[in-house]
Formats: sequence, structure tokens, C-alpha cells
Amino acid sequence: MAHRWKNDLTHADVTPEAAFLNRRHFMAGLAGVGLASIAKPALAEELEPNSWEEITTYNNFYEFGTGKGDPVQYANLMKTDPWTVQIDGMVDRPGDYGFEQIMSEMTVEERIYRFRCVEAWSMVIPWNGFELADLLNLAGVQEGAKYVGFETLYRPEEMPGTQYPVLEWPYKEGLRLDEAMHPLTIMATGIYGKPIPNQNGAPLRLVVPWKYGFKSIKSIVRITLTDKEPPTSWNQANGREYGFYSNVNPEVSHPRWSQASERKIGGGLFAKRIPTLMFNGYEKEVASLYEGMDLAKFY
Ligand SMILES: Nc1nc2c(c(=O)[nH]1)N[C@H]1C(S)=C(S)[C@@H](COP(=O)(O)O)O[C@H]1N2
Ligand SMILES: [Mo]
Repeated sequence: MAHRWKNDLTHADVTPEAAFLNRRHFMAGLAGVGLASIAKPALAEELEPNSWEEITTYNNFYEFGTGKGDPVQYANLMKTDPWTVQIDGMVDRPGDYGFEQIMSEMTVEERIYRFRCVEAWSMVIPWNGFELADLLNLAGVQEGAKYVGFETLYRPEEMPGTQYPVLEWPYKEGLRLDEAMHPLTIMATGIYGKPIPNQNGAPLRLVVPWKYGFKSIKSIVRITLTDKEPPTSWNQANGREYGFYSNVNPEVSHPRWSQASERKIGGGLFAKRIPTLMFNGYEKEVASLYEGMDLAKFY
């Protein structure tokens, strides 16, 4: 049934006033208890969304280069209109779905999510988007489908980064069907109420807030329902370092660095590392998806 997820981060949490009061609250508490509660101010701080400037100028979008500033510099080369998403595989209504057509059928809402890159930096981003489940239901998922594969646009003449074989193009990602149907999983089409900029994955990109950022594939042109685990770009490039699941987990280190803490971009006065939360803070909502699974083995 239409179980709609209740946002735990609301506007009240994220107005400058609320953030300021939270900080004062912690400062006051901190004076009495000393540095033992160092993690607490960080938790208040993380409710504060990053600025438009931070979210749209510090990006990973390797089709435009591997530097954090490359996407904002080159992604405007990508033509996003017209845009169609091919939905195929185990669906009742396969076909090319136009972006406008999709938008006319979907309910867009605001979702303020923590976003945690596998490189151990993070942001809080106020997305606008719709639940992926609604789009999959539009296409009609057939019985027997177990996974969803996604592909990014591959248009070398508009994507200077694709001349380098950093990854196999097109960029591919995948989810288990239950992950894809989870109410937290969205297709983002905006940020701060504005259309999502090219560097962030225009006109629509996946956002799976409890997984490392690379699962949140940008500028999607194809969605395939299948009964087999789909190949994914980072897993193909280095399966030992980037697993299919890639759930945020402070206890499972990346082979080359710890995942126990993270650096929130643009932290200002509080620019220190903050503890990384299990499932990026969405444990209550998603832990049941992985009941009985060895999360160190299925990383
Ligand atoms: N097509 C595509 N999608 C992608 C990437 C990419 O290089 N290409 N980078 C991923 C990584 S590593 C991260 S952290 C996020 C970054 O999203 P943002 O730039 O909107 O913060 O996008 C993900 N989606
Ligand atoms: Mo990332």
C-alpha cells in the first residue's frame, strides 16, 4: 500500500535559527560535561543542509573528469532536453518514457537526506524527487524480477571525461528489487526546489541515502528489471574495494581507509570529522532488508 515515509529532517530542523539553537544547546551542554560528548555537536550540525554552492560545485561525475570541480565546469555540455528513460526487462509496459511524461505522473516531494561518499566526505542535501517505486509501478514490475539495473547517458562528444578509461562506460549501477522499492529510495529531479543542475545528474538521478554515494547514479537513461544481479561500474573496476551492496557501515573499512568517520563539506566552525552512522543514520528504516546477512561479507 501507499506507505509514505515520514521525513525525519524537516524544515524546522534546518532553518538557520533551528541550527543556531541546536548549536547553542550543545555549547551549553558541552561546558558542563567536557569533551567526552564530542560526537553530540556533530549530530546537531549534520541536520544543517549544505549550501547550494557547496552541493553544486563539489561533485563526482567522472563522465566530465575526475576532479571535484570538473563537473561544474563541463557538465553544461550535456544536452538534457529531450530526455527519455528506456525501461525494459521484466516489466509489463516496457518502452521509452519521456521525462515530461514521467513528471506528469509522479508526485514530487522534498527529502532532506544525509549523503555519504565512499571517500569519507558527506553533505546534507535537500532533494526534490519522487519515489522510485512509483516509477517502477508505472512500468509494472513482473513476478520473478529480483534486481534493477541503471545506466547513465553515454555521449562521448558531450562528456570529455569518457575519453579516459577510468570506468567502463556507460556508468552502471544496480539495486536489489526490495531496495529499489523502499520508500527512502528516490529519483531526484531537483535541489532546493530548483531543477537539478547537470553536474548533480540532470534531469533525473537515483538517491539511495543509506548507501555510499556512488550507488546514486546520475543522468539515468535506462532502467532494466532482471532476475540476476546486474553488473555495476565500480564493482567491475575494483570488486574488492566496491561491493554491490555498499551500505554505509562505520565498522567495515574500505581496504585503504577507515569508514568510521567522515568530513562534512563546508563545516565552518565545526569542520571536524563526525562519526559515520550505521546505514548513514537510516538503520531504523532499512536494517530489516539485511536481516541475517553478514554485512562484512556482503559489503
Ligand atoms: N553517472 C555517474 N553517476 C555518479 C558518479 C559518476 O561519476 N557518474 N559518481 C557517484 C559518486 S562517487 C558520488 S559521491 C555521487 C556524487 O553526487 P553529487 O555530485 O551530486 O554530490 O554521484 C555518484 N553518481
Ligand atoms: Mo562517491
